Amino acid sequence: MTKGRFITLEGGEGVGKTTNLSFLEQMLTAQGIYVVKTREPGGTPLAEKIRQLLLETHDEAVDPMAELLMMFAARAQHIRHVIKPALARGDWVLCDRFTDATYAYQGGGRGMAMDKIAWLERAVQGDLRPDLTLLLDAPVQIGMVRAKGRGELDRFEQERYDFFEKVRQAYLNRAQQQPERFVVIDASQPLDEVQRAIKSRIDSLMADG
Ligand code: Z5A
Repeated sequence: MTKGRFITLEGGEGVGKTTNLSFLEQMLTAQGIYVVKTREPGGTPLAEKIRQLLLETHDEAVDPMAELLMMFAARAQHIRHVIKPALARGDWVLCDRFTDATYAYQGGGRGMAMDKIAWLERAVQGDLRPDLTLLLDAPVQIGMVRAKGRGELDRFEQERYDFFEKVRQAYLNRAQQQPERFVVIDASQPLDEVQRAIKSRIDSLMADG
C-alpha cells in the first residue's frame, strides 16, 4: 500500500483553488493514485449543512467565536468521516481549504486570537496536519474580478476589500513561518504557468517517496 498524502490548496477568493484541485486530481489519477477530492467547510453531509449556515446571510450578526466554532465543528466531522479513513487506506486527500483558512479568515480577517485557533486546532486535529500546502497567492483585486462572474455573493464575499487584504497577509505570514510545508505560487500568472509550478512541486513530493 502506498503512503497516503494530505495536500491542501489555500488562498483568497477566486485565486483558482477549485480549478487547480481538479487539475491535480487528474494528474494524480493518471499516475494510478487513488485520490479523494474534498473541501472545507464541508466534505460530509453534516459538514455541508454547517457550510450552508456559514455562507448564507442571516438577520442576526454572526458572532466571530460562533463562526470559528462552526468551522471546527465541520472540520471534526470531515476529519473523522473522510480525511482519516482516506489516509488510512493509503489514498491521497486533496482538500480545497483547511485550517490555514481559519488562521487567515477568522484570525487575520476577523481578528480572533491566533492562540485560540491553535488550541482548537490541537483539540480537533491532534497531530493531523497537511503534508503539503499550495498557497495560491494573487493581489486581492485579481481574485475579486475572477470570482465576480458567479452571481450572488455569499456572506464572506460581501466583506470589504481590507478584510481580504488582512486574509492575504495572514496566509503569507503562515507560509513564511512554515516554509517546509508551504509552497507559495503566484496565482496572477496565466493558468498554464500556475499548473506548471504545481506539477513541479508534486513531482518532487513523489520523488521524495
Ligand atoms: N472559510 C473560512 O472563513 N474559514 C475556514 O476555516 C474555511 C473557509 C475552511 C468558502 O470558501 C468560504 O469559507 C471562503 C472562506 C471561508 N470565503 N471566501 N471568500 P470557498 O473556497 O468555497 O470560496 P472561495 O474562496 O470564494 O472559492 P472560489 O471563489 O470558488 O475561488 P477559487 O476556487 O479559488 O477559484 P476558481 O473557481 O478555481 O477560479 C475562479 C475563476 O478564475 C474561474 O473562472 C477560473 O477559470 C479563473 N481562473 C483560475 N485561475 C486562473 C488564472 N491563473 N488565470 C486566469 N483565470 C483563472
